[in-house]
Amino acid sequence: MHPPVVLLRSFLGLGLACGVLVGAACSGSKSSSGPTGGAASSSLTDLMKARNLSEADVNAALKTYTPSGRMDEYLTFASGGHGGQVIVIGVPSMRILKYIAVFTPEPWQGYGFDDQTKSVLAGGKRFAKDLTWADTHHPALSETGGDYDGQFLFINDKANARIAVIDLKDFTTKQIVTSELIGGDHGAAFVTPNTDYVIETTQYPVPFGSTYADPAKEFKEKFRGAAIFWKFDRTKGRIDKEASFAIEFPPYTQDLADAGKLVSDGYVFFNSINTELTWGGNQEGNPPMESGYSKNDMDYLHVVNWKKAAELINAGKGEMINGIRVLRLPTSIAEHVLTFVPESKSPHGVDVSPDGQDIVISGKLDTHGTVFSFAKIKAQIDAGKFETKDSYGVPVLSFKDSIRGQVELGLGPLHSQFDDKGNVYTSLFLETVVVKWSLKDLKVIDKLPTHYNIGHLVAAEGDTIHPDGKYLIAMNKWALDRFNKVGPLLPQNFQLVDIGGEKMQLLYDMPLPLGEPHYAQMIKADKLKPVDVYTPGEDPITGVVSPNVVEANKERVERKADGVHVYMTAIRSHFTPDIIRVKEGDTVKLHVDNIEQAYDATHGFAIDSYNINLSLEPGEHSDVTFVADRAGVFPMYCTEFCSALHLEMAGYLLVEPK
Ligand code: K7E
Ligand code: CUA
Repeated sequence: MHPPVVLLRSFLGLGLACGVLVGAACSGSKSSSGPTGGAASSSLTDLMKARNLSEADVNAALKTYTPSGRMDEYLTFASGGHGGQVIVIGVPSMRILKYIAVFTPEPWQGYGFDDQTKSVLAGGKRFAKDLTWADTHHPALSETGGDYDGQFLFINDKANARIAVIDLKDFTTKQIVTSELIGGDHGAAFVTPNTDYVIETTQYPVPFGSTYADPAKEFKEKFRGAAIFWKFDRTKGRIDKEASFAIEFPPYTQDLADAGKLVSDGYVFFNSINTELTWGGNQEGNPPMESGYSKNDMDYLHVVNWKKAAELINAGKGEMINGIRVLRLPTSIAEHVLTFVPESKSPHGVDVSPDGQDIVISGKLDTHGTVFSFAKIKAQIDAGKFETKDSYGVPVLSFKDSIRGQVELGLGPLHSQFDDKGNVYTSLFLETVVVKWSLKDLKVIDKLPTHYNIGHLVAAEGDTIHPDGKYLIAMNKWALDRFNKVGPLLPQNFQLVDIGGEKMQLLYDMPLPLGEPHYAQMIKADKLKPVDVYTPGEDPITGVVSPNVVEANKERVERKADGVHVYMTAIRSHFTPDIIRVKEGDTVKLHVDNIEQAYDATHGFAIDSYNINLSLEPGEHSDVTFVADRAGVFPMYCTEFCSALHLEMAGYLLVEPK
């Protein structure tokens, strides 16, 4: 029997048993206290009465409640929106397990404070400018053969066109890359089925390199969209910028993307929402941007043969622009790399079905979900059967010859996810529901209200060739009356839904008070194999033992040409040395090792007034460089409550005046 069914049965069995026992003791324990709701010995009936819980509430609770010490079956990686982080959430408990610092300095992890993580953040500078925030939208787990492999996670920064690489070995950001070709991205991050490439697509077009051009005169000629294909080197665990490339697009405001899989492997599909070529100017005699964008009935689905594009690039057919090889439009057209298919009004989500045969598109201003057939699209491309061309010369296929059908879903369809039974789950923003429908028969099966204004939704293993069904999270933008009031800025509401049965069942509301998370991916927890501790002396960013590693009894201070080097160790409950003596104006280079190998024995290291704050996980080596430009006495101490003598884990930085 399939494990989910067993699980569901046992849950339902329990639910029924308690249902039968409403009015009698369910747990068998004798109720000795009144229905106070808090007494440990209360019967289930008393508790239900005291807390005003229905049988359905108890059923839902039993499906999410995770007793102390038990683990979750899935982990969800959610974008942290403009918090610039990634949030790790256990499912079904909906317990937050970690915030992973990505684009934003984060004190708990000491991220952005030591030399190592400063260099990661520096990789995300654009035009030499420091950026201390990001608008993270779409996390993408690495895949092998179209299934999540649990090794890496990628996420984009929509605002500043950046991609980050997180290694799931230690849940730490290792690299941030950006090209100075485009000005912001949205169709990112999405991976090809073997993670050969991480895809990043423009949202708002700019002239390449963000150079100046007046849209009133030169929008059509100078402004451009692009898809960047970042080459991922799995053995190094890093993006290889030199081996990456871009494909030029007309300035149609490309939206989301999804890579083909199985039969459609080698292709990637991008939406666009501005075939009108609107650029704003509501005080310059133009209609407001939003109405300009919505004039045409059809926009263009971009169908890209990325394998062909990679071949052409590697054959030298690209042009180097701002440090990246770009396949220009005329080459893409001539070589049939880029083809358009008309798609309905202001599309947002584009999602390839698990078998790779269908492409589900939702137009925000259309009540339908449209199912495009890859086979039909491919047949037209192969036969050179084009209906027309756009004004840039890109061939356009026939809409009706490209679709398998349409299904009336409701108001404001956005994104779609899949289960293991051939069903699709689409978020309807305006109707504020999840609609479940059959991909095969194009029939609506069920609708579940959400609270409120659902954006993305994520199903267990929902973007793979083997979705699990079981759980779905509705990621709702508004929370109005769901939680205690906390002022005018409200958390988002993540609603956990059981999708194991015919009807969807709402299980739990989880407030998420960080940024505006857009998308998430949910992976089977047993696919993840993080390390417990670092190899002694390991630099988490290089992944190898640091040349500055400090071993026990080798602690020392050395004055060198480039500054005062302090080789320090941390172990419960002292730093060695615990006094650092330097002179005003000295450059100080601290090399600190947590020489413990005990799981969870993390130390912190902070120095008063110098903005120094490290997190030293067991085995970790960290470096920090600063100029001792203020003479005086500055306490330093451990910021993690590591031991009974944690408060004693301290010392002084003594900066002798000139
Ligand atoms: Cu719909 Cu950026 Cu994926 Cu937000 S996006 S919801
Ligand atoms: Cu080490 Cu507190």
